[in-house]
Formats: sequence, structure tokens, C-alpha cells
Amino acid sequence: MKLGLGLYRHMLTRENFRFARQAGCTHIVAHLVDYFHQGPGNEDKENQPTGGRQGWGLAGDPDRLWTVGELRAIKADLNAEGLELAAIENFDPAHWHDVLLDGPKKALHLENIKTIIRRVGEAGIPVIGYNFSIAGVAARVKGPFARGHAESVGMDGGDDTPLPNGMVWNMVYDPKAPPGVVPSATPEQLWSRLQEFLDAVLPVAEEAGVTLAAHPDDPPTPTLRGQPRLVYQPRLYQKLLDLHPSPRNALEFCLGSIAEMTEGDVYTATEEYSRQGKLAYIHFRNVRGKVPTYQEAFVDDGDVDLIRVLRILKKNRYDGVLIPDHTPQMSCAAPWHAGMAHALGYLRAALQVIEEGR
Ligand SMILES: [Mn+2]
Repeated sequence: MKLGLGLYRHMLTRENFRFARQAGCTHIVAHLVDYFHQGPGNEDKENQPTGGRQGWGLAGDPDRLWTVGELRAIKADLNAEGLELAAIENFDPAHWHDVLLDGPKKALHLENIKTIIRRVGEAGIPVIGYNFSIAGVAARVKGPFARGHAESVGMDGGDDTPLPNGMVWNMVYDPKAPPGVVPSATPEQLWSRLQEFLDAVLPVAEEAGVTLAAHPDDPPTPTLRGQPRLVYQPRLYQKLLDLHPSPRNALEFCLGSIAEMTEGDVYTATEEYSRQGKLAYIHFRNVRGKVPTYQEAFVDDGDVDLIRVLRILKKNRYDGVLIPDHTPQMSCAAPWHAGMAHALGYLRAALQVIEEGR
């Protein structure tokens, strides 16, 4: 197994690449969507945003897709620090909102995704993580929830207030949208949108040599902001995989989100999906509680025995990347970095024991 670090767009710097290398990472997962662009209450630029009902902020430029040049430049910069680029995480709502919403620009937006997949392949990046969700990562709260009053995020009840027009995946793609709300989709409609998406883009992914890795719903409630969710129980990951049998149809396996689900358990899910060889990469984090009431915790301090999870992965010969996803913020001058260093140190030791038999 390989140790990696996820970095938000504005954190793709030489200093952070060195930080990752120093903590024992060999891989980076890069976010290119800027979740912090003009969002209310996003002044803490390293902690994952929660953003309230207004979402995280403005989506990117709808007319400008990521170029092969910029993808190659990011890769070259981190290669120069001894790291590999494991994956790009998430599409920009500006580029594919009508795939999620079944809107008038759907055909164009499916072409956008195909173009991005081809470019990512051309740049030699093997995986794109994505989250097929209308509401996105929303309705969470921040507070001193983790050990020692460390600031962390969680959920305290749901939020089914409808999304305003112009918003999807917790970001605003059209600030000039007319007043009103996004009509609720049915679960059947949402699954059929996913089916259409996978059927359209997986042949391109196969040709480009890029694996598409689906994140489960975060938070995994059956509905959020009045919209249905796809993968809010562990068994629904199988439904997603069965929609299209491509080897490029895989999972961005988030242990935290799976642990927050009300059915099944994270050990059985890890066993089932790693045995099928369907884990593209792993979000490694811990949590206390389940939806609709949970708090993210330090890796060694939540409901999940993450050592047991690592032993299951080892047994099923998982050889991919693990990244800490998010962690509680530690009380010091560098809260995000300290939280990550703690999680990475834990993982490094655990992997030395489990993989190398020390
Ligand atoms: Mn995750």
C-alpha cells in the first residue's frame, strides 16, 4: 500500500510537496476545483469548508477546461520533489452541472467530461475521483468535536431545504440564475443520470487509461437539500459497479463516509470491495456516530478499528494509495499540517507493521 496526501488547489505548492515527502508520502491526490472561491465563511483556507446553505462558493470558469499543459506542470512539480500524482479529485460543477441536473447543456457537459478524461490520460494521471451528487458535501457543522477539543466537522441532523437555482454540488455555477429552487429528482432519475454518464464516459476512460473512482455520499443520508443520494449505504456501491462492468468503473473508497452509514459495516464493505479489486484509492479517516449525528475524529480515536481495516486490505492484496482525506485541526500554528502529520505518522507505522512485518 502507498501513502498519499490530498491537497486542495491553492495548496499545490513546493512547500506542501516537501511536507508530504517528509511525512513519508510517495503520492499526491490533487483537487483542481477551488472550493474556497468567494464563499461566505471560508476564511480558514486549509480546513475543509462547510459553507452553510450558501455552499462553498463560486464554481470555476465554464468555458475553460483543465489543460494538458497545466496537468503536466502540476505533475512535473511534484515529480521534482520525489512524488507521484495518483489522482485528480472531483470535477468542477461549472463543467458538468447539467450532467447532474439533467439540464439543457447535458450533451455539452458530457463532452466536457470526455475531454477532461482524455487530457488527464494524456498527462499520465491514472485516476479521477468524482462524486455524482446533486447536493454534494453539505449540511455539516464545525465544532470542537474531536479529542482534546480539536476542531472537526460533523453532522447534527439533516438539511432538506431546497437548493436555490444556480447551485449544485454545494457550489454556485450561475450567480445570475432566476429566483427559485432546483426541483427534487427521484432516486430513479438520479440513478438513470448516473447510468447515462457511465455509459457515455467509460469507453473514453478505457481508451485514455484513466480509472473513474466514485466517492460515496458525504454525508450519507438518503436525501439532502431535498435531493436523493446515490451511495448512502455500503450495498449501493455494488449497484453502482453493476451499472457498467468496465475495469475503469471503480471506487474512491471513503472509510469515513462508509462508517457513517446506518446499514452494514465498514469491515464487511472493505472485504467485499477490495476482494473485487474495485478500490482505486482510499480515503482513510475515522468518525464517531452515524448519520444524522456524527463527528469526524482522529484516526486512532473513532468508532472504526482502522488497523483491522488495513489487515483486510493486506489480505486482499490492495496495493493502491491511502490518503488521510480530512482530519481534525490541531491547536497550534499549523492546524491542518499538524492534523495531517498525525494521521500520516499513524498510517506509516501501521503500514510498517502490517506490510513489512516489523
Ligand atoms: Mn472522503
